[in-house]
Amino acid sequence: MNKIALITGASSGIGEACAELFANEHYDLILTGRRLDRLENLAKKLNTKYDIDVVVSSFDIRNRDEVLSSLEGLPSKWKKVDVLINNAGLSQGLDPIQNGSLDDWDTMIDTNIKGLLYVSKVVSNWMISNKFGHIINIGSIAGKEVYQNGNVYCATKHAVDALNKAMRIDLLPHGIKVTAIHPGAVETEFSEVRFKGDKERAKKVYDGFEPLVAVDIAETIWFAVSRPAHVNINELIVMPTAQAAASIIFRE
Ligand code: NDP
Ligand code: 8X3
Repeated sequence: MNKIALITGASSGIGEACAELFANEHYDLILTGRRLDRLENLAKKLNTKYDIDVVVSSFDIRNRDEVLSSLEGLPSKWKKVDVLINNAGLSQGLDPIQNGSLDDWDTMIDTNIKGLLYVSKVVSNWMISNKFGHIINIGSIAGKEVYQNGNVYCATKHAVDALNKAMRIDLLPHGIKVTAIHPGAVETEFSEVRFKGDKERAKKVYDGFEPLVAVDIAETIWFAVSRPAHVNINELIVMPTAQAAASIIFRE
């Protein structure tokens, strides 16, 4: 029987790259996100290419009832999750605190912190019953440093950093591994979402240097997941070579 990975935010970027990499490693997959068409296309592609089982569970991670009913409604076979990748997340806006949009703040806090918690509560209980599991939390360099105008996004990723440590302590007696991966700049839809569809502004974020790509992070996650049973990677910070710190990038 194949192992099972549940990936949140699998419709794009890092989550999509994880889906392909774990499929290649013969995992069956639970793919989640809001954009059902993308998830279904990805599921079809991975099922055909890698001969694995894929189930799509589409929900808005901010909606507590949707998260609980979608996950608890999965057939029992799918509750034997070996790896949970808490990846769904986003940044909205880049403004000084005094000008920040309350809606943007709510969106980031509800998605990056509360959504991650809703999924983690359900799946960690499955893992406790199963007596195995590995939770990967996707943090950010923004959870390790604070940069100008990053205020609330940085706060949400600092919360992920704290929750990663807290989960490891609480789940320790159950033998569940907990790992955070903290990326620097990765070229995905992230900046387009941050700048609300302004493609020109988003593109400028990656001008003049070579950013990470989603598969770099998927490979790092796989490294953590593929360690022997007695080894846990607590956290890794993964940066583009041209990025020394959140706001220090060497551009040609
Ligand atoms: P993308 O924008 O490409 O992917 C974000 C994913 O999150 C999408 O699949 C999206 O799915 C999902 N998502 C967002 N909001 C919701 C929601 N309300 N409900 C369900 N799913 C949601 O960005 P990345 O791949 O770059 O981001 C993945 C993670 O990596 C995020 O947590 C981000 O903060 C983190 N990160 C990214 C970095 C970067 O530079 N790109 C650097 C450091 C960390 P859908 O829209 O279909 O719902
Ligand atoms: C995404 C990286 O530097 O834009 O988490 O915050 S950054």
